[in-house]
Amino acid sequence: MSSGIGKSVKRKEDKRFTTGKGRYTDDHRMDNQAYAAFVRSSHAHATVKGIDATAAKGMPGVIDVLDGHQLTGDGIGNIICGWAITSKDGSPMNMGAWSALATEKVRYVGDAVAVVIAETQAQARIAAEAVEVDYEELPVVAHVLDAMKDGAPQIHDNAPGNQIYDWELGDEAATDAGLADAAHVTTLDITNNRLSPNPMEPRSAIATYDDAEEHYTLYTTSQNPHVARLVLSAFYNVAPEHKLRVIAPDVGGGFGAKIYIYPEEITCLWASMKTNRSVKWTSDRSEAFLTDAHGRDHVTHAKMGFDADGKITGFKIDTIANLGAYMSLFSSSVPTYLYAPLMSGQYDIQNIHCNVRTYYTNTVPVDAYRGAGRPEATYLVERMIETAAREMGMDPAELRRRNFVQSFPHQTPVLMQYDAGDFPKILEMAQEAADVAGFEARRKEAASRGKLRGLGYSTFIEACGLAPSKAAGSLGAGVGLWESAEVRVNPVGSIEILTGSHSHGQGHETTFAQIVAERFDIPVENVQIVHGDTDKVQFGMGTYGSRSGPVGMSAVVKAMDKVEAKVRKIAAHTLEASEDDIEIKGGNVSVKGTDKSMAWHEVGLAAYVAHNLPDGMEPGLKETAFFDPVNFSFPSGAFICEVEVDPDTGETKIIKFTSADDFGTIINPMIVEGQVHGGVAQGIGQAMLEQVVYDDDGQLLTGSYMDYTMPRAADMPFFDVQHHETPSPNNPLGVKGCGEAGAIGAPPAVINAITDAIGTNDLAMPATPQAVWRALRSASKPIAAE
Ligand code: MCN
Repeated sequence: MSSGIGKSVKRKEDKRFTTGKGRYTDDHRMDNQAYAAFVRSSHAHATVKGIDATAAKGMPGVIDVLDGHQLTGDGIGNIICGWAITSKDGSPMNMGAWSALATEKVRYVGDAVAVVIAETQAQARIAAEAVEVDYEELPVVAHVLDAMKDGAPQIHDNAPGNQIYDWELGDEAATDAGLADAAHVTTLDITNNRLSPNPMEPRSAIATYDDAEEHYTLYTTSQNPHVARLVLSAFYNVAPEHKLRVIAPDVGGGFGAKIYIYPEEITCLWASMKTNRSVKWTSDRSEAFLTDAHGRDHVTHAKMGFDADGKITGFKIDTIANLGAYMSLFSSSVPTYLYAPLMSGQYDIQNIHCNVRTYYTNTVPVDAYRGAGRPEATYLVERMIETAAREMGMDPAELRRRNFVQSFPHQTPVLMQYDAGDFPKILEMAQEAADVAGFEARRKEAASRGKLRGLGYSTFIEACGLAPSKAAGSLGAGVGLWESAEVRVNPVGSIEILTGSHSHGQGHETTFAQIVAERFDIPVENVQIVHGDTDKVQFGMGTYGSRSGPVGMSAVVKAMDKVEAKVRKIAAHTLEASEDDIEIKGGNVSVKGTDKSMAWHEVGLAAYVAHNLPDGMEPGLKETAFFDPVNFSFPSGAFICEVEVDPDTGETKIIKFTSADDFGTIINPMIVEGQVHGGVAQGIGQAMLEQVVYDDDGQLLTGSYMDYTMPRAADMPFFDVQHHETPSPNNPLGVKGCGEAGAIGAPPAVINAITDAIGTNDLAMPATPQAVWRALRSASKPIAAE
């Protein structure tokens, strides 16, 4: 089969994307459409004493100006965080109230206080400038280490000292004992820089209220339209579930930032009912920088102990995380359950303790960004082990090898049970491809040109396929994260797959078609994927946490099992044979070893025409299935980065980036490679270029691409990507997700390489030329063994 599992089938969806025919939310235009512009706070922290919209209401084209008192007056609920975290003293997390339009107080620059609805976008934006808001400024706290200080400005009344929770995982006493017994202890203070997700398509929403049917339709840039409908109806009281259709059409990237329900969707839906107009809002890039949820932003102090043979005896972590001004949908889970359970890395560590304290600051909310918690954990683990190797005068690869988990399943002391892998093999593959053996010669040659060469490793593991319902439920998640699918064989044999997964760049229209083509041996062209519309697909949990492969496709497999069983029955009945003798191959359904055969489409037709079905069989050929994984799946990999630094300028070039990874069974190698490239590019961006900066007044200093550096093609090296497949036993295809691995594994490989080159660990991300130049000159922490 030329288009089944394991084949680099070209992406079916790219014809429309590369010819400008993709239809994104903003490309849609409704009858009777008006535009929304938000009135946003220019203060990071202030009391709202009054809003005067008199002038704005009289401006050309203005239909209405609506504020937070009207919104809450109509019973629209506060935005919530759906994952409850309990502090170590047993107290619940301190969730501050977040109204889609602020009423009493604003808490970050960009917090919306009112919305203008007008005939055109320009009229709405001009009138928004004319809305007068009387603010009384309050003291601001923009940085997490300041937010936790005594006497810091108080952001939410119910969060004393701005603390949201103080949570822990692991055994502290055992870890302390492990560290006390250690022959060597490595200590590191590490910052994980704050990032802005920057999907290519900015967020957008169009809400339409049909007053005859009392029905709402929302087009939105969502990674999970069903979750959006659930939250909008069940928690925010915007519209009853059966009266709300959510459509996420073509979506141009998400990277986590389009998981949540933002104030704008809630407001547009409510405003469409208030004005009886379709209300469209599309973010511009400045609004995106101000209001899209950010990622990362941790400060960590950690210790890792080793015995005389280099075996890890204990790992103790103390992390302080910034969650911004409010808690968004999953924000509480990112620095806790998506972070601490990954602290064992690829290593057999018996004693781990992780303490996480989170705080509010006057900055935009922080939530999931590609990898969500797992890049932060991996950065810490992989910086620790590399630093330890250098301190102990050991080869960093050898230190890793001595600690690798060797057999599976492997239970870590921090909840996770790893499914399958071969860490030594993957490291060896990466070392060969990166020609590690020749590195010292290359280092000498670079030195002869006055350049500093460095080599850094990252051997990472991540948990993907969010999330087994039982595990998610027991850890405080409000929902179990299964997935559903429907397989419809049409009367002429073509197949439609209705899935709750959502593709916003990952190529699902191709890869999902490939698994169907493989099963029924029909061309991928005869398979259509339907997703992103709550009226078409019954239910789904959407796409994040690299779950469409391990969870979404598994639901399709289960539904195909049911379809196949019925196909066999129909064929056996028609061809007068036993079901066990039926084979589906080459576009036919045949009796093995005979010339008795039906074309695939004849089976479809038989199912619907229905005059010759087995007794008691219902007509039709479509089946639904739900798949709830028994466990996560655990992709892993070894990245090796080689850099060259100019000591005079700090300019750093990545000479080579090598990846050997294990994504279990690979459905489409080309798409997987593209996912690795994209993820590694974002990881390199975090390591060398990107950083959100707020000043002490809570003003965003990196509000445009003049100040926030995105990685560009010219910044990227050629990637060498190798695969080794150890199928996951936790799903029927053996797939492990690949969508986040690059962003998770790359930052430590890059920083380990640069610190190796410059001989000091005194370097934080992003390693800009200026930061590297300063590190070279301070050289306060030499890390080579004397
Ligand atoms: N795949 C495969 N073989 C495997 C694993 C995956 O062929 N062993 C294919 C899948 O069928 C799918 C793609 O690779 O077509 C990614 O699959 P998976 O790893 O399951 O991830 P998801 O589809 O669930 O996508 C989510 C993941 C995440 S969490 C982020 S963030 C991210 C990412 O995907 N955001 C992206 N990749 C992105 N790519 C683009 N272009 N845009 C984004 O916003």
